[in-house]
Amino acid sequence: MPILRSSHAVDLEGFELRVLRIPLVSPFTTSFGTEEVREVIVVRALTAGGDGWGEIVTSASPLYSSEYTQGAWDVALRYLAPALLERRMVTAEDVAGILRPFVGHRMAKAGLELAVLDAALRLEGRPLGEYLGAVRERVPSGVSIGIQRDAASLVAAVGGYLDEGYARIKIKIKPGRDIADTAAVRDAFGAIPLQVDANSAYTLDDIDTLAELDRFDLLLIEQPLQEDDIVDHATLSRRLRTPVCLDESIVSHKAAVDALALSAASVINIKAGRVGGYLEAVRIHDLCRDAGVPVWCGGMLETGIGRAANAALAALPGFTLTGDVSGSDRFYARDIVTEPAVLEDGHVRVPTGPGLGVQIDPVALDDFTVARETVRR
Ligand code: OSB
Ligand code: MG
Repeated sequence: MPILRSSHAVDLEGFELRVLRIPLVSPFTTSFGTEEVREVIVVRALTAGGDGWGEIVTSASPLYSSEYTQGAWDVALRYLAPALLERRMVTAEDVAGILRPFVGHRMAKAGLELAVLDAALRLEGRPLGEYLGAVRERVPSGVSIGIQRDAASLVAAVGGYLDEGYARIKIKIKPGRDIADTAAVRDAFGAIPLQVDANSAYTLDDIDTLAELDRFDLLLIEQPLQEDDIVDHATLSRRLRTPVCLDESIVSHKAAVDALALSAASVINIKAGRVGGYLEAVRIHDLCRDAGVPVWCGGMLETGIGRAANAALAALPGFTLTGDVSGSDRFYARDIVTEPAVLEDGHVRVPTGPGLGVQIDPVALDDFTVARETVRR
């Protein structure tokens, strides 16, 4: 395989990691729990040629995946950052290989890789979108809506986002909050682009309930079964008319190869954090594009750092479905970048400045910081 993307090496001097706690504009409830504050790790690569920024998208608790903030914090400071610093001159394309001996911890690896990549691209004066292969200046914006108190509240929430212009609605479901919630949204708004996300809340024993969703003409059902239920997802896919999309299960390019080989999914949600970085995300995009499998860009309640990077990724040609690339204000009253993503005509712009193309707001960054540690060469 030819190496299609290459960035300049940066002279790594250190990494500053911070835990941030940023209030959400409203609680976000999924089948695995409710969050009112986004706890996230911001990475700053300190290089001889300037800083680069990344984000480790773990949550406070290991509920979406096995990763969580304190685990990522420990592995990044104890193992990952030192391994990169030991190499000193590093390109973004080197990062995954240097970190490969350390098993798992993909979100932590992704945050470090993004910081190195941002530092390199800022130095080169090259936008991330151009580097990744973006072919669009803006991307359609979908919104992920958490489970609400009741179906009426859900209808009100969906109506608000439709009024704002969101191009596609995704609602979270779980057992007992699936058929009636989906029916309420369809009854209220008719043929809007609509999909559901179960975040692994079902088993094959629920196959009849899941089949009932077929009557709603959904764009897809996202991750109905557990992360390692690849064969069961294939079984389910054969039973449903609704396309099955995998999120949690796709932890790497290899996992995507296997899922496609087994026909476990007909759509894939690509999240750079979940797969270990934006470069691995592009590899999965390329795989799916060659296989004719549509993909979309997922989200992890990113700050302005990851949100800028996701917009760039979602602008690649294979991202033919609308992603969870929403305006920053869908989650945050105050972001940590000076120009947070805004919804314009149902779209979000792909930043055009060097690297991520966004600037950090140092005051906001400090205000949300609850822990800070620097490792140096
Ligand atoms: O399953 O897609 C998911 C948020 C946190 C963890 C998992 C998921 C989500 C979302 C929100 O659905 C997507 C977003 O950032 O807009
Ligand atoms: Mg999901």
